[in-house]
Amino acid sequence: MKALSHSVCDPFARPPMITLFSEQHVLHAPQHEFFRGERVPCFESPARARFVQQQLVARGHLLREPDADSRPVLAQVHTARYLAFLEGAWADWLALDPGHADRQPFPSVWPVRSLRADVEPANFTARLGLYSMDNGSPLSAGTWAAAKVGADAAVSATRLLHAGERAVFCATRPPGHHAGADFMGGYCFLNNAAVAAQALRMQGCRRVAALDVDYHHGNGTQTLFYERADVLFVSLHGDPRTEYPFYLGHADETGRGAGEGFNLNLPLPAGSAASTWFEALDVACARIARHGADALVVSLGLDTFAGDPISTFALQADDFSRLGERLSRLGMPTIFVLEGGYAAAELGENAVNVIEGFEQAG
Ligand code: OKP
Ligand code: ZN
Repeated sequence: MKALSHSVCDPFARPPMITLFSEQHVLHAPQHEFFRGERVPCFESPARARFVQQQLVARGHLLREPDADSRPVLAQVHTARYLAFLEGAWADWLALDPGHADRQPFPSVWPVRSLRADVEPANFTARLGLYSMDNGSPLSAGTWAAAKVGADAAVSATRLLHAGERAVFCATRPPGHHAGADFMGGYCFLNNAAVAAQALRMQGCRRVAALDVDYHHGNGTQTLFYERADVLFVSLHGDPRTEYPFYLGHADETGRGAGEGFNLNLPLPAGSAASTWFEALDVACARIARHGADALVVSLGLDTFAGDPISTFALQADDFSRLGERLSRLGMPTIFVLEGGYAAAELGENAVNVIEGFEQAG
């Protein structure tokens, strides 16, 4: 590993890619989640942000605070009632009982088929079920602050692209790609990749491509753009027949209405080798090149790593450099948004390998 990503002696060297990072990302700090009938420490931890931050600083990258307010874009990605619930959820939880400060709320009832989702219940736990796809997205006191600054980073990144940056990395947590218009899920609350794509559209980009390389299918991002031709969604992920999120991400999901043909899922069997993954990446890149987009948003999940504790792909640290190089060859203004990756101690190296692979290729 090099101390600096660019030579300080080369007057023509491009400065390192700007990374957006906030101290608020560690404020989302739930204690546990459920795993096979037991409470276990959360895989999606504040330490993940620290490992990425440390590695960026160690390798000479510039970190900046997000400086945009994402609210106007959030209002076009998520519903008003979901945003209101999420922002007030912790206060509502404490209002039930001040002793809840060190306890996590979990949903216990969901409005599945035949039940009504149009009437918002008054009961807190019932509202939590209404706005959740699973019981795996625990809330804490700082959840809104951490998620909101992630969406702010996504919008800030779009402004930096318009100011001439080739690429920007949003080193954000919690992740976002499972969050839909009106629900949280899979550790995700606000869909940062969708916010970036929508902000680019609002700023005048005619076509945007969203590529999701997280191990898990980005069901939220897919659904948000499923009936639209302006935002192409392409994802490579573990086959949902066996992998989370189970109920979306199949190859026959190709878009609907005006969006028909603008959704491409490339599910791969659990346990797939890195060579299989890179073949699928080439298919994804070919589809993106054909879209002719003005900008690319990458949902950068690093849980495809061989050492990931909840995933089954086999990428190694140097494969992440290769991923960055491959994406750089698309030649597009690019926003990277951090999603999953639960081998926390290796997350920083793997993320920065993508960033430096991208920089060095182009
Ligand atoms: C979020 B992202 C372990 C259950 C796993 C779902 C995985 C969410 C992954 N207790 N929960 O796509 O990396
Ligand atoms: Zn994931």
